Amino acid sequence: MKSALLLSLFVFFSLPLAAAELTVKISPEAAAVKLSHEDLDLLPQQTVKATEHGGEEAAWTGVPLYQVLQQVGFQFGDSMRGKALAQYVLITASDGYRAVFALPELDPRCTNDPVILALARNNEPLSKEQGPWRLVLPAEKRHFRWVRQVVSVEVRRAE
Ligand SMILES: Nc1nc2c(c(=O)[nH]1)N[C@H]1C(S)=C(S)[C@@H](COP(=O)(O)O)O[C@H]1N2
Ligand SMILES: [Mo]
Repeated sequence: MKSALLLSLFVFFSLPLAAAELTVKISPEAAAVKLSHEDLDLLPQQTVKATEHGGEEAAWTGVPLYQVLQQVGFQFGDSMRGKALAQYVLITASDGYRAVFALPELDPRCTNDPVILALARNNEPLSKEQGPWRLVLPAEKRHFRWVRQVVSVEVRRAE
């Protein structure tokens, strides 16, 4: 009895520590792949300066979004046209907020404007409200695609 209580207390207090995972899907047919903190930490990182919604400039460190997709097997290809170009990337946050990107917006062969899945702000992990992962778009004039608390990245096809 006592041990059952201890066990349930342990489970209850461990829950908030449950490791966050990022779900990545590279096509409607592909199986969802879960990336952990450790997986993302191992990918190539980039630090960018960008001014957040409140007007403060900060250094954001994270993985370019195209690297996340490539890690799971997505191939951007040398030139994109036809059906491949009608794919889009749907970003979903834990509160249900969603934003869409066209593939060329993420591809460094097409644009110099990075789209970063940020893991840290000024060398500190992101706050609970923002993180663990948030999109940062230094070149975008508005902040509506700076999605906080990203939980999934999914490549879909326009009909
Ligand atoms: N998950 C999530 N991300 C979001 C939003 C949201 O409602 N939910 N709002 C967006 C909008 S419209 C803006 S202007 C910025 C605001 O960023 P801030 O909360 O860091 O100020 O977050 C963006 N990211
Ligand atoms: Mo906004």
